[in-house]
Amino acid sequence: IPTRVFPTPQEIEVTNQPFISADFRITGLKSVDSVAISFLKEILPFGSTKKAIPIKISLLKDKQAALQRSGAYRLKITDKSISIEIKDDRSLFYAVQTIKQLVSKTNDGKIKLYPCMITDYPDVAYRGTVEGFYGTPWSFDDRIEQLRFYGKIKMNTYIYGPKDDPYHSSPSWREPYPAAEAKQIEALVAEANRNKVDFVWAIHPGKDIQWNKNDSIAVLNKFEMMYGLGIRSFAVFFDDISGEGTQPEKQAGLLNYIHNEFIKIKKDVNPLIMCPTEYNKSWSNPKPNTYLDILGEKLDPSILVMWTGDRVVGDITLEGLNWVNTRIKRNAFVWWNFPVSDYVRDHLLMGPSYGLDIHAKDAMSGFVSNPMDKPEASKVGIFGAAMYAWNLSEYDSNKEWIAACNLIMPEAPEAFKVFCDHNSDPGINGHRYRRDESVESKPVVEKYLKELSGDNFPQKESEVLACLFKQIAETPATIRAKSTNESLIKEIDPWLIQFEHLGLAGSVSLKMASAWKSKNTNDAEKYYSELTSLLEKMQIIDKQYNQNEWQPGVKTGSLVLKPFIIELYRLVGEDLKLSKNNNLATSIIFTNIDQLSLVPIKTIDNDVNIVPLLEPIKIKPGEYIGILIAADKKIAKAQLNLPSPTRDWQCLEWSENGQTWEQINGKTELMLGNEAFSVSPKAKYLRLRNDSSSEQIFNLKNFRITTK
Ligand code: LOG
Repeated sequence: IPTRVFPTPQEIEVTNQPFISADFRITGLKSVDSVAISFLKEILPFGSTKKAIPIKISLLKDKQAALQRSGAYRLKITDKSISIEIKDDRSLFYAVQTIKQLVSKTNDGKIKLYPCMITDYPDVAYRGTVEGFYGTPWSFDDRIEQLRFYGKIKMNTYIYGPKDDPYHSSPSWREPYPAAEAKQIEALVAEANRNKVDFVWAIHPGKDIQWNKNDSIAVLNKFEMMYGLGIRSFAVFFDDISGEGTQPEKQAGLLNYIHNEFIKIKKDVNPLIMCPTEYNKSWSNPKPNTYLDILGEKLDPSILVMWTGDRVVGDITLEGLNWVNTRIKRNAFVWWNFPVSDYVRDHLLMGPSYGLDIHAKDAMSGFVSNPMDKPEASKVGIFGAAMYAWNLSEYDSNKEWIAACNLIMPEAPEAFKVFCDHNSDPGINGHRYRRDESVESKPVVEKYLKELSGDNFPQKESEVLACLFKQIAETPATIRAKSTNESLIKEIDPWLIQFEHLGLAGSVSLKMASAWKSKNTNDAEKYYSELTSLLEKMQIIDKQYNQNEWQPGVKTGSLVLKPFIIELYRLVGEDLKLSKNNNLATSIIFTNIDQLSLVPIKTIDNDVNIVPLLEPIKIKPGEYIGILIAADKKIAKAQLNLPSPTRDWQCLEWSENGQTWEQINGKTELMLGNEAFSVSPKAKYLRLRNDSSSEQIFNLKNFRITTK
């Protein structure tokens, strides 16, 4: 195939004998989408000479079910004519995207085309993204660009649901958008329509909804206002809430009410989408006739139900989908939490979109990716998701990752690949979600370290790694010089800065290790101190850039390359007795709540805190959450903010040894605001325990200790 058509078509035959023409004209159906036609006119020169190649547009006559899907098309190109058979406007738009990919230009500006025969349709009906993350929502311009991108990669769905838009969620979901924002939404809907993307507007009312007529009407009114702005697709999200709002019967009641009183009546509106409260297997009550079964039973069969998989963030498997589909009595609409980074804000997730079952096409009704707050950088992950959802059995995550890098940074694809390759893993996190990183370098690093501890210096590996670190150090400058995508560079800027230092530190660490191994102590010491300053510089960058209140800082190469450099630093430093009095003792989380066991602790100087979590946490009787401070520290003060519907379960206590516990005051109301309070100077542990006999729920906003 001379040029790649993406997403991979279901059936494609291309000859390798191109023809050349300078003139095309349209025949056939007259009432087709004018946007697609004007796109076509941008690609092909239109004239009316006798030699003009006719482009005939007609309706698909096939009875085959797959070709009845929105977006299905058949494209036949010969040197005499082009035929486009379509199901709907979206089909024509997609056929035009395909033609665009097939066209190349001759030196004298004529069109070169390869005769071909393509029969194409999507495996999954709804494909796209859900802007569903916590943190700063995308900007207007970002969204416009995203919608155009989705058109190019044949995605048809954009679900609008940024957690931090107050008009999407509490407190203002009942209110209309202010005029300026309303206007922007209108413009976004228009852009979505041009790109054949359904703009789905989602509401997130569950934090404070009252199950009464007033609030049912409030939702309906809001939808009516959004309809007025051009919205024709709607969703209701009940994720990450607690209390009243979580009742399945009430949720189903509201959704059916919206379905009957709004969706059905409007006629030109798409089926309603909902995100359940138990939106992944690990958070679902496994007992029969509970939450998911009740939704399955009660919800109108046309309502689509979202699902993130076996966990909040994880792989999508056929087995996992079958599990939920049986319960919700319909095919789940997958909400894939990748490449979202709102739970690991100091990392970028730039790696391949893998962990997607290629046999699951008949088990899902939709597939959307939840991206990072960085729209341009997210395109790498989104591209993979689009390729997957169009044609599952042909999906190859690695191949599409390379294609994504080429498409997103055509001016410097190699440099961009290097950057993405070493900025993939989210690091340790509460969701226990990890990604491959530095895949090809990992075995080299391992072999190097193994041989370094033996008699022979690993010369070959040393050279390979020296090359790699040199390349890494140069990558940021290449990207900055060549890429014209300013928004992308701005998004990843802190990581580019850190990446350059990673490369420099890596180069020096190899020189250090090599001098040390050949007993050239002078040089080894010189490089050791050079490396010390580079590592300090990296620490400063980590404290200077991307300072948010969740996971501040800038981490790069954190799975393979950074640990490798640190290992060499430690090895040589210890052997030459150069290591500064490195205090490795750290504070750790002290908890028996399964969901929290891997949640990291952040220590900055004397400030020790549990990294906050976005979603509510369930705490069973006897379970606790706390901190055990580093051996050489003392607790000076503590500060907690763990909002919960009730307080009477909370027992705040400290301990010196983790065995015997002293209760603090017995009155937790005083402690659980944002005010700091003092703790016995003997305390090493501080924890909050569920002292009641039933499961409770709270939010981990702030659990912080100041040490001395
Ligand atoms: C939220 C989502 C968030 C994501 C990743 C769903 C359905 N809801 O834990 O807003 O971006 O996880 O942190 C979620 O995934 N809660």
